[in-house]
Amino acid sequence: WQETLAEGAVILRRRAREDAEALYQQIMAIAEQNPFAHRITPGGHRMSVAMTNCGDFGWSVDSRGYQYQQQDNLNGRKWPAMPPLFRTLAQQAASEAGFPGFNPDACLLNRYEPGAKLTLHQDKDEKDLRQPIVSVSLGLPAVFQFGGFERGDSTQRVLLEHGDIVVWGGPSRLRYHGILPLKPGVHPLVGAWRYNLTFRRAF
Ligand code: MD3
Ligand code: FE
Repeated sequence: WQETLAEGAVILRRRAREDAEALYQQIMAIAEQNPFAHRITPGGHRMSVAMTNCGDFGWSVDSRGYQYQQQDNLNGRKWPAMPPLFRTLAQQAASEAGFPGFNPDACLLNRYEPGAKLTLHQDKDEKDLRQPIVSVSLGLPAVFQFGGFERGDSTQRVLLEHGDIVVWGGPSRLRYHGILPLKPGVHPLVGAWRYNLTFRRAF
């Protein structure tokens, strides 16, 4: 159940559904080792999305800016290892979407509560922008905004639902994108939240 949103952007609808329970358990295990936190941007704003990471590198933000690091700057601890299930699923999805050989070294876990949003941005902190990003959505649905190569370009809206995987590569890798404020609700597996995993090759 595969569809191309734009050149290089492929949505695999419900692709992670069968793995959802195991993925959710792994998310909880990671959060026990290194909890989700609302980080503060360089501009001094508290992010409405709470984040943690697993893998060799994690994306984080503090007063100095945005960067990939081997440890969490909130507590100095190394990020938990990337579970084999995470890595395998991301690699398989990338390859199904036409990006064989993807080997993520970073996984950012985003947690949305009702009202949480991500304003339009580009992902360009990774070293090799020819590598795709694989995203996995779990829990409550969210409206994803998919724009162009400049902030002011028009956007299309795509509903991302429980189990959806999207592979963002090729020319889509540098498109602006964001998430509209999450609507309240209760998901039978995940509760009143949305989780999104993004698998990346940081270095
Ligand atoms: C399009 N996360 O973590 S996933 C992010 O749902 C991020 O939490 C959103 O944007 C979320 O940076 C969106 C979909 C996504 C992820 C990375 C992309 C779309 C992308 C990179 C380039 C283009
Ligand atoms: Fe992003």
